[in-house]
This record gives sequence, C-alpha cells and structure tokens, in this order.
Amino acid sequence: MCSQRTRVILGVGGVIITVAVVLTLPLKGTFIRRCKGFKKYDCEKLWSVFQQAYIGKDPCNIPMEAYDPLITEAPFRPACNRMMFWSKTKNLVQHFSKKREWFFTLEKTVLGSVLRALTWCGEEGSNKTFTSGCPGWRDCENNPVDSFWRRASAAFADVACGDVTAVLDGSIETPFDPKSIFGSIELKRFKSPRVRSLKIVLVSKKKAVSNCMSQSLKDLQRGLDARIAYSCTEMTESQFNECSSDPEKCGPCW
Ligand code: N1C
Repeated sequence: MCSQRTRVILGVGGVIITVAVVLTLPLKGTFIRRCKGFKKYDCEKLWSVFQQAYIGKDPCNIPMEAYDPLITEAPFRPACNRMMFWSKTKNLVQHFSKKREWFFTLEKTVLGSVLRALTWCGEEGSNKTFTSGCPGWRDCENNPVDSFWRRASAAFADVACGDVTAVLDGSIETPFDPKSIFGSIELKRFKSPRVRSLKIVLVSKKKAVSNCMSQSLKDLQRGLDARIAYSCTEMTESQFNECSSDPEKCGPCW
C-alpha cells in the first residue's frame, strides 16, 4: 500500500519523466520515422551525430560548422539537371516538387526530410533536446535550426551540377535577397564547369511586382560565376502550378 507521501512522490516523479519524454520524443520519433523511409541509413547513428551538434550547448552559439559531422554521415549526392533551389517560395516549391518527382530539392534528401518544419535546441549543462522555447532568427543568428539549414544548403549547393533551377517570388520587390540562404550561400557555391546554367523561374502570386529586368535580378546575375549561363522566365502562380499537374506540359514551361 502506498502512503499519501509515496503517492505524491510517485506522482511528481511520473510527471517529471513524462515531461522529459514529451520534450525529446516527438523530435526523435519524427526524425527516426522519416529517416527509416530512406533505407540505407543507420538512423540511430544519424540521430546521435545530429544531437552532438547542439546538446549541452548555448543555443545562441551553434555555428553552421557544428553540423559538419552530420553532413559527413549523410553526404549529399549530385543529381545533375534536376536540382531545384528557391527563396521565399517554400510552399509553392514543396507542392511542385512533390508532384514533379524529377526535380530534386534539399527537402527530398534524408537530412532535409528528417528535419523539415522542426524546431530543436539544447541548453548548457543539460543533455536534453527541447522543441519549444528555442531561439529563432530574431533572437540570434547562430541558433541550432538556422545554422542547420545554412550548413545543409551549403553542402547541397556544393554538389549542384548541370542545369540548375531556382524559383523566386516575383510578387515582392527583392526576389533575390543577398542576405537569404539562396543569395548568401547557395548562389556563391555554384561553380562552372560543374554547373552549366542557372534558370531562374520568377513566379508571381497575385500581382507581379518584379520582372526579369528588375534590379534585384541584375544583382543576382552579378553574384553568379560569369561562366555559368543565366536565364530568367516569368510566370504566374497558376501557370507554375499547371506545370506541376501536367508533367507533359512542363518541358516548355521554362
Ligand atoms: O533563406 P532562403 O529562403 O533563400 O533559403 C532557401 C534555400 C533553398 O534553395 C533550399 O535549398 O535554402 C535551402 N533551404 C531549405 O531547403 C529549407 N527548408 C526549410 C533553406 N531554408 C529552409 N527552410 C527554412 O526556411 C529555414 O528555417 C530557413 O531559415 C527558411 C528560409 O526561407 P527563405 O528566406 O524563404
């Protein structure tokens, strides 16, 4: 028989254990489940290498290099002519690339996929993973999530080859933002002769604010290795979506 005091202790202990499990399990569970969809990876090993990047560390002091061992564990492979990059058009491109399997985005790789739409961080003096209350870009640049996307994007762009596509938002004034991951990391890593051409697809939601002649696109061209052929096509969101629903039609889309 439990005394009142033992029951309280057991109860409190249970709550603590439950809170600890709830804090880490959803992330680990999601990570492992998504990873298992990829076969050939040792998912527990991948999880452990991933955790080492941020566990027990100040969540505002995680440089992108913290994820180097993770990239080494699951390196990106080149998918020539199929690689698709984007900036400020995440939902559009996610929807598109799901339907058009030919195009390959970072989020289709094992690392991009296991961490898609997740938040994580650690804390000094603790071995726990937290999934809420983590710093974001407003709090500090070197937070665990943004540093991961910067590191993964750099590695993904390093293997870009052949004809590369990038989908930008024509409904804003600066479709090419030099401070974005696409502008500050990926574009700079496209190198000739590995990359033959860069095709920009400028998609406008309701009203087109920018076009291929806009200053922002000229800035992009200036940041591109001059030996890489450059082209730019404007289209509306519905034309872009039509492309994804009718693969046959897509060849001439851009
Ligand atoms: O900063 P961005 O876009 O220019 O980054 C997009 C660029 C793409 O080409 C991808 O290859 O970088 C890669 N990438 C992702 O795949 C990704 N998935 C989710 C970069 N960031 C990614 N995220 C999250 O969106 C991440 O939190 C990051 O900070 C935003 C970037 O969105 P953006 O400014 O529209």
